[in-house]
Amino acid sequence: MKIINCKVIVTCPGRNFVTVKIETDEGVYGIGDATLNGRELAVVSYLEDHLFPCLIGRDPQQIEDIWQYMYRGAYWRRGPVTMAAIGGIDIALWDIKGKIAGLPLYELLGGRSRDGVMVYGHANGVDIEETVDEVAKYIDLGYKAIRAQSGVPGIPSIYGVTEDKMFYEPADEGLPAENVWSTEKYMNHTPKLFEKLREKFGFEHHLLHDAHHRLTPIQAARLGKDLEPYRLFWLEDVVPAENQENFRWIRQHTTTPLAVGEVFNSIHDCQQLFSEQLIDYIRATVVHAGGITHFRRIANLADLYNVRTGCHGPTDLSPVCMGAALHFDTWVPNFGIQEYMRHTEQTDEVFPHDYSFKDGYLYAGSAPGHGVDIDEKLAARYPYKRAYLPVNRLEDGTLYNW
Ligand code: GCO
Ligand code: MG
Repeated sequence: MKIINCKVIVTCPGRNFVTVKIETDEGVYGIGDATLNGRELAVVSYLEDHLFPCLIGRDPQQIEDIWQYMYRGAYWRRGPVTMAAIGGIDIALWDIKGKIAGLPLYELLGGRSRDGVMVYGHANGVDIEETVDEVAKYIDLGYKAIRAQSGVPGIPSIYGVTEDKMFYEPADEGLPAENVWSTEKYMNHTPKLFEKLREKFGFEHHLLHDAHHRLTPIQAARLGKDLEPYRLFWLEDVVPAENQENFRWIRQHTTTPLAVGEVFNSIHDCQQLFSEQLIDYIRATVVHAGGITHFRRIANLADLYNVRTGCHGPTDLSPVCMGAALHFDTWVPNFGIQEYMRHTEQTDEVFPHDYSFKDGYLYAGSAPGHGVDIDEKLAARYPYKRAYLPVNRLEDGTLYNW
């Protein structure tokens, strides 16, 4: 079997998605997601100009060899653009392997470890009252786990709190909007949200929260402590993880479980956090962490240290990523949870898929491969649009993390 054609399809049915399609001389093809939010076209160039030409004529069944060729062969290892491009191809190759075998991807990985994959939804409101109402809606939909984010008095607009409730996180067309941020105001407000949520709903549901890299280590330690009475499932991205020693600090002060890693792209980003047992959940994805082939290594290393997976699943990754992640989650022994921000109807139409939601769980489906396809005709109706998530400035104008 030989690869005879590779292409990339960029479509924007709400958000921009970069999709890899690999075709073989036997008519079987595979689909992969290579979306890198806000830097989509850099990945397109990496794929078209540098990786696709090397794939023509190769046997698509040699996934490991192709992965090593793309990673070692480039000399320039790691990095979000490189790893998203490798990830997109790797996912497509696993899709092909599943289709040849006539087996769903989780069977190739080692079979099912669970029936369904517990997911968390996103509830957000302009204030505590609205957030409480939004959490109630997710509970009514059957969710067992809900991430709660609320607007903060005195901060006019916060990334993570949008007007669109069920199909959260539209990106703004054009250049990034600028928000204003105050960690002090946020720190005073957030424990009150969780106090209200536990008062109203009790302790039956898992609650999660994302600080989106906006705290210093000492602030993170304080927030973790303040949230302890509300027993969060996790507190996410309290500080940027470039300096991983920060986590030693935070860890010594709080028993609130910590999650990090949605911007990680390699096992080397994880090693210290795992081996020193500084985190509880790893948030990387099959797309940004170099595909199933590399993410599997990350999960295996995590397992040695009792770290569980909590794959990133935002609406800026396509249903192809979600499909592949769900097969991975169905297999991986040290599974924790899967993020599930619902895609818009247009996005779901462009990417027909076999997975389904029921009572707080997503089910991967039994179609061969990862079970997600792309309707190319429909995709062509939604051309790329320059769009970004916002940036943040402190109240005095200093550029800050968003
Ligand atoms: C999450 C994330 C996302 C990211 C987005 C960046 O926890 O889902 O924080 O909302 O901000 O994916 O591209
Ligand atoms: Mg996050």
